[in-house]
Amino acid sequence: MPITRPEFERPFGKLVDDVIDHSKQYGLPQEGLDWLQKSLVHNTIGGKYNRGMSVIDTTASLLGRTPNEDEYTRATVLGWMVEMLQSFFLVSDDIMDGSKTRRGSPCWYRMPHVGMVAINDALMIESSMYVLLKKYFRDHPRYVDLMELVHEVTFQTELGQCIDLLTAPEDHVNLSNFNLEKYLFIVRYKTAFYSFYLPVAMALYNLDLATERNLQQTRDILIPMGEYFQVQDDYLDAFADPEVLGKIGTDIQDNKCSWLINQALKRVTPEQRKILDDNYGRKDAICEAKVKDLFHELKLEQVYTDYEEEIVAKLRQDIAQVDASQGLKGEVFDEFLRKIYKRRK
Ligand code: GPP
Ligand code: MG
Ligand code: MG
Ligand code: MG
Repeated sequence: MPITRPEFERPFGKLVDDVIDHSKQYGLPQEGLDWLQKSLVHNTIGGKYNRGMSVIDTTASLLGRTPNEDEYTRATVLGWMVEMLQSFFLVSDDIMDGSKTRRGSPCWYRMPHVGMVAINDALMIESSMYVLLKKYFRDHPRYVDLMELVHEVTFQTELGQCIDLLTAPEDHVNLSNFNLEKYLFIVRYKTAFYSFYLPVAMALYNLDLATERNLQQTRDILIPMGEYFQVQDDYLDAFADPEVLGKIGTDIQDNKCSWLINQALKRVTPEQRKILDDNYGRKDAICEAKVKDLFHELKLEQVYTDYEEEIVAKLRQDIAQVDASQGLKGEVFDEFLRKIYKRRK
């Protein structure tokens, strides 16, 4: 039985207490303890928890039985570490993207009394992950591997974010800079590694099943699945109801090298191209609406639906061929796909 959201949320308070207790040893003034606690809770709670819960589901699935207490506690810590990594990235990303809302509330940096303190809050959330890793894994045989994994995936995500930002300069729009090759680099690095590969790699290390073959197979399936997930994110940025999505899209105004603009560029007439050149990447709601109208005219909803069916069929084929000889199981990946197929938020 997959873990439920309330079950996953239950131990989080204890993990926050662990971080706060650790900080007390430095004699941190009470206001600092309170602030850190508030930021950890506000920014880490309230998402879908797909990433975090998948560490626990993957652990149970790999074991083929209910995890014992030790396995379960450690999977829970790893799951919350992925959620904290995500919260560190989102708090930062929302500042960089100039976003307004996240999970249905104002972005953290836009909350009263926060502002640019949010940058330091993001960094403290990152450091808190390692406080927990040390507390719960110091004597685990794969402690160093897990630490290196989180460091490496963090760096990969930052490299993806770097190209995401460099292809989206605020001061000059040049749509000729965009292409699908750059797009694929951006989405693999900024999203697929931390959102898809990381949870399964963590579960494999936790159970000491992280053979080169298992890690390679995990990458071969989950990096393409992560690309698909970010294509969905880009599609929803323009086409979803912000009430359902919990965030207001910024990609068109932010001049992002997104999946939609890449698809549009492949299909435009010279007249339509001029509309894009004149309106994409402008901080102006009317320009944004003109781009969206053109996206509709180009029938990008249909292009997206066709893409989704094709990639999902391919992923299912690849999952069916997973080699289970070293303890990996195709069902781990089925569950990921089930959670994101046709997602609306
Ligand atoms: C998603 O980009 C990618 C991230 C949130 C990773 C950010 C990485 C950092 C190193 C800060 P996005 O901007 O499309 O996400 P969203 O649509 O949720 O704002
Ligand atoms: Mg963003
Ligand atoms: Mg971004
Ligand atoms: Mg997005």
